[in-house]
Amino acid sequence: MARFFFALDLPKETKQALQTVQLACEPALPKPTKLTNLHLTLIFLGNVEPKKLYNLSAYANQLRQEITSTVPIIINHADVFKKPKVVFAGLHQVPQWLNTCHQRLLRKATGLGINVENQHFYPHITLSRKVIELPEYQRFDIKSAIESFSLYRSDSTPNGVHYTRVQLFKFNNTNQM
Ligand code: 2AM
Repeated sequence: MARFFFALDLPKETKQALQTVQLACEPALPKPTKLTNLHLTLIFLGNVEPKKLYNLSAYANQLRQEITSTVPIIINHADVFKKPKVVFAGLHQVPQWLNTCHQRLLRKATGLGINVENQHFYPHITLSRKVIELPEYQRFDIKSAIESFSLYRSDSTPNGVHYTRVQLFKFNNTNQM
């Protein structure tokens, strides 16, 4: 069954820098996220009826025009979620525009009757799943300008999870670094 989510798109250089972090983890990551799959989830929707997805996408298109300043994010540490056994890269601080994107998509999705888990928003980029031995805490400094977010479709395949971009939403006025 296809599942959907919105995520920030990371520039290629950011993904490459994160891949360097993945490779530097000791002990080695058991299931590193493929470079092409690296993203920062804004909201996970699960399975959604096409009409609701269409309405939410129309709203996302409005939202991307209203967010007029996306200050760059600074990804500066790798840490672990112990329960799902995930290693992730986290942000130095969460910019207001990022919280706004999450909250507004959450509010609209809920209003459309989409059953979204209303967990605390903890922006992160998953670097590996199924971690058995937790790697040492790492610090680094990756500054990343964000130009867009996208609606993705997630499919489980025998070769692992596959993400397909359904629609790209380019911010109007991205801050330059
Ligand atoms: P993550 O953000 O911690 O990596 C697509 O599955 C994306 O949505 C992944 O990035 C995933 O986790 C995130 N996500 C959030 N909640 C999820 C859930 N209940 N099931 C699957 N993925 C979820």
